[in-house]
Amino acid sequence: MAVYNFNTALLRAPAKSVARGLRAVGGEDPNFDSIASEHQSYVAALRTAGVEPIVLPALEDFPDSIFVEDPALVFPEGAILLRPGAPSRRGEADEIAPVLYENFDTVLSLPEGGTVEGGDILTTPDKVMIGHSARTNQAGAKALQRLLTELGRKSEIVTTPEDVLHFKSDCSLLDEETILATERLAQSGVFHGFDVIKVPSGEEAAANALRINDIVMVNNRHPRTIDLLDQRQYKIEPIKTDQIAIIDAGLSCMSLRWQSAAN
Ligand code: CIR
Repeated sequence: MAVYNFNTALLRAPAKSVARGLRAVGGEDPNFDSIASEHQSYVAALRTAGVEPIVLPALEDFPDSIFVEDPALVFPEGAILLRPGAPSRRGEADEIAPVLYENFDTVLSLPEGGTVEGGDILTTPDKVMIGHSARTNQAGAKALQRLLTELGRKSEIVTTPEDVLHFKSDCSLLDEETILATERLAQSGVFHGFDVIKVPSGEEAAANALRINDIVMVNNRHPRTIDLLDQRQYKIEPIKTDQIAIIDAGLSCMSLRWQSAAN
């Protein structure tokens, strides 16, 4: 099953409040105008990759709502509304629900109790990997497995490395059989059966790349990873993420992507 052929993406414009976005370590706030400019470049790169973007309006009450990957999952066969583990992000699922109902015949919802954030979910051709993390708990992961079964998808619960925000902070799918991952995640053995390309030490943030059609979007601050992927003949699009990185974000988190029959 091809898992990187997309023609549609859902995004949300950054709110001014994005400067107060959650982050693991303190430090200076990101600059709103620079985040807006990084977001615009990202939208342009999606278009170049062959995807039609739907950009939702900014939500001031939700500083992290630019990261639409976390409150929902989308598959050609249906969408799933999640329950973010970060309390300040819980309401983002209700905010994104209407556009999912407009675009998908089937929309399932994670029941009360568990929590799951989309950043912990890696879709591979034959299974959906669910990373147990500080944001995605066991109850949520198990409930999600039941919903994925309803959609006809196999799944597996795996472990996000300690002190790493999301499973996909440390990995991404490059093609049907190849994963880009950090050393610490690759070492855990979760990618048995895949060809794993490890990002060079010091470039861990590059592991959250984004394959869309024939393009691989990669964080532009990581030249050794870019070289490595270049040698493997991937078509690279370097993307600037300096400001969103301040609030612990990378490339996959700013969109939900799917193949729509309507486009
Ligand atoms: C958060 O901590 O929730 C946001 N500041 C960053 C979320 C990044 N999401 C993702 O990688 N899927």
